[in-house]
Amino acid sequence: MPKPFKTDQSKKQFQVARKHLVGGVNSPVRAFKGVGGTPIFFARGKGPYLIDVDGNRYLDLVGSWGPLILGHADTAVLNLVRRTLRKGLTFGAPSPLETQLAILVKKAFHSMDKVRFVSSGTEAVLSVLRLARAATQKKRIIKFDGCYHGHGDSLLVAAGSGAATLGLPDSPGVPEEFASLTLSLPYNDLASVEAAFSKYNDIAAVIVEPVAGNMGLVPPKPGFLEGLRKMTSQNNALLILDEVMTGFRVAYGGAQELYGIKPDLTTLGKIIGGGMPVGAYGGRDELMAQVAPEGLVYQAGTLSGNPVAMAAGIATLKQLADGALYRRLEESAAFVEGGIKRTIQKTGVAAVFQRVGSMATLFFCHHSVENYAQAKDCDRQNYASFFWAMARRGVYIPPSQFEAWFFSGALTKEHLKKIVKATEESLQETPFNSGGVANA
Ligand code: KE4
Repeated sequence: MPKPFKTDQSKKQFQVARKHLVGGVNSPVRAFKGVGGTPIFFARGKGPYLIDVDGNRYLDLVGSWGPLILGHADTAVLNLVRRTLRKGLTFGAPSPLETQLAILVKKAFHSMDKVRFVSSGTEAVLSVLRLARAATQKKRIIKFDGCYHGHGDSLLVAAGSGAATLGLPDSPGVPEEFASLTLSLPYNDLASVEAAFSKYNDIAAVIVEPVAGNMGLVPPKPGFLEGLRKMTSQNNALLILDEVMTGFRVAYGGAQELYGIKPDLTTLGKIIGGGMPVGAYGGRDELMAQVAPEGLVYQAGTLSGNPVAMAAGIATLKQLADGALYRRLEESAAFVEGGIKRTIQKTGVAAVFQRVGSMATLFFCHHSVENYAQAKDCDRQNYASFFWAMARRGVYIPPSQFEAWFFSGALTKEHLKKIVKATEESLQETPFNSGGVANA
């Protein structure tokens, strides 16, 4: 049985926070609506660990939603950030570190001739959609149900992640005029994309999570990405790979390296900031040359390319460049996958574990998950029970069925064994809904 799990301080923190911050949080998924109970407030992180304000220590499988592929407070990252901090926080003017990070990004993402840094994934997506519409002189965008591309108006249509968790996939406040220009289709369904291109001649772009992480982890079916590439090329539309989550995660060159797909434009975020606020978009010269100040497509940002954030990104990517960490992450995640699948077999719990590299999700349902409708079929109460059973055992997984787990390089074999053990105990101890446990 897990040791007593204190939550008084988190409860106190939440009570105060709710008086001043909307919902007590600065991003909805942190409010724990997906799992119930009081959100956990964290005091610090180090390596594979998060420590909360009650002193509970967790092996962290969220990694701040993806950025912390090296783990928390990585020494080399902190050292370069400290050295950079001493020279000032921001200049609002070009600095060498921005060029340094852009060169590192381009070495990994060969589809990018030019890069533009912004301060979040949302900003990268907003910018790239504006560019795509300007470059094609067309207005309509195709996205996929359950994919989340940040909270820009055009993209809050059948959105995943926190929007799905809160049941707000189509947010109020998005004018019908905007939403009508976004077509959201079932993920992994090429026929629906083909039908859309037959029906509309004003499709500017298809934007896709090349590995979906925001409905839980849903891999692209063989041929799906290749089909999108072919159909966009044939219809003078742009293919945008939203690699905010997969960039430098599923491979150093992201999903476009893993699956051999060359997009017209790419968005990045998370890992390229190493834990600091950085987003980016990029693509071939003829497209990026249309962005101000070279072109007319306007996009700007006070803290874009912030030197301290650039330093965190540079120190992170430099530790990923030789590829060794990806081999280790693959072994780590495969080890945990094996343990979890054996436990599912043994317990008969209705659950499916899906993974691409060091991104994964345990879905509480009877079948594999290939799209958002199937993800919504999962038993979210069982997920919530499992979340708390794991938390009490010192493992922090995402507080929502519609999110992905992220393994970090800070996890050792001992840590991985603890994760497997916690999963075994949690899946055996948790009183899953009857629908969730066959032959209970
Ligand atoms: P940000 O604006 O949150 O930096 O990035 C938006 C975004 C864009 N594209 C993809 C594929 C993303 O996954 C995200 C953000 N991911 C979520 C986690 N699923 C951020 C966590 C949150 O919203 O608090």
